[in-house]
Amino acid sequence: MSRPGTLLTVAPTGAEHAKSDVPHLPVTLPELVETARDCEQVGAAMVHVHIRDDDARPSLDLGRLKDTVQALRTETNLVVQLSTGGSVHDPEADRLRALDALPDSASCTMGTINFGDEVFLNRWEFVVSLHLAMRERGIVPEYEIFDLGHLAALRRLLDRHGLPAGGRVHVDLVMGVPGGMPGDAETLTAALRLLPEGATFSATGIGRTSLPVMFTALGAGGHLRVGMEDTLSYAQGQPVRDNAQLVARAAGLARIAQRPPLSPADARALLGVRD
Ligand code: KMH
Ligand code: ZN
Repeated sequence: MSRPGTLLTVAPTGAEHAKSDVPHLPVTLPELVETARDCEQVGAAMVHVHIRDDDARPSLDLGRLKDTVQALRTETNLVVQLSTGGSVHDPEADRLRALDALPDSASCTMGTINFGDEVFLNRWEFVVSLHLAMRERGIVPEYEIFDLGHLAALRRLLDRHGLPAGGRVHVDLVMGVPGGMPGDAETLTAALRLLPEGATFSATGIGRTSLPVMFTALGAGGHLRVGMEDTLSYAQGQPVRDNAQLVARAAGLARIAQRPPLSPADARALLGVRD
């Protein structure tokens, strides 16, 4: 039996790190496009995008989001996924409006969690609005799972409101956030038992949980998300050089696991994203 390849997603920026603390964090559109191109070269098939304003602060400005989607489509072949999570300070209306930039895919977080010292608020009604608005626009969701209960919420969402655009269900297990589920093999295995039937999954481990989560996900047939949104350390005492360094390592591990990186075209087929 042939083993399916590995979808590699890069999350290059996020909303949490300050440019002043991490000068090589890609925050401008040219920096983002350059990073995306480099990451595609070494095996990424999807990019999970957060943008920043002129002062490098997190932004959900619709004009900028549209320019970003267009630039990434012109300059790369990657599946373009916009964050609707934004930063913990973003209002729901701005997060929902991000969908008007019409990306291929968008994140949809399945519940509220403590997020370090903050709260990442995702009310049930808001989650339903995101799910329905994405389906209306033909945007394929990636359901972000920060805690095991979020998988129960996902099953409830699909039972009550049906399948998303594209007809597939893909989740991303975001593990190791302080306040969310731990990033370890036992928790990842427990999460798999709660996945909706037929769903595919990616996993990412925040900070030092990056490697244990990557090894466990690969062994369990899952896909991988890596990037500077999630970890700034390549190894103990060794800061990340750039996003492509993290993608290249993940691609190497995927090849060792005999599940080489999927091309963007194969990723579209896996996720149900239209060409
Ligand atoms: N920045 C976090 C509060 C997402 O992109 O959808 C939320 C987040 C999840 O990063
Ligand atoms: Zn994100």
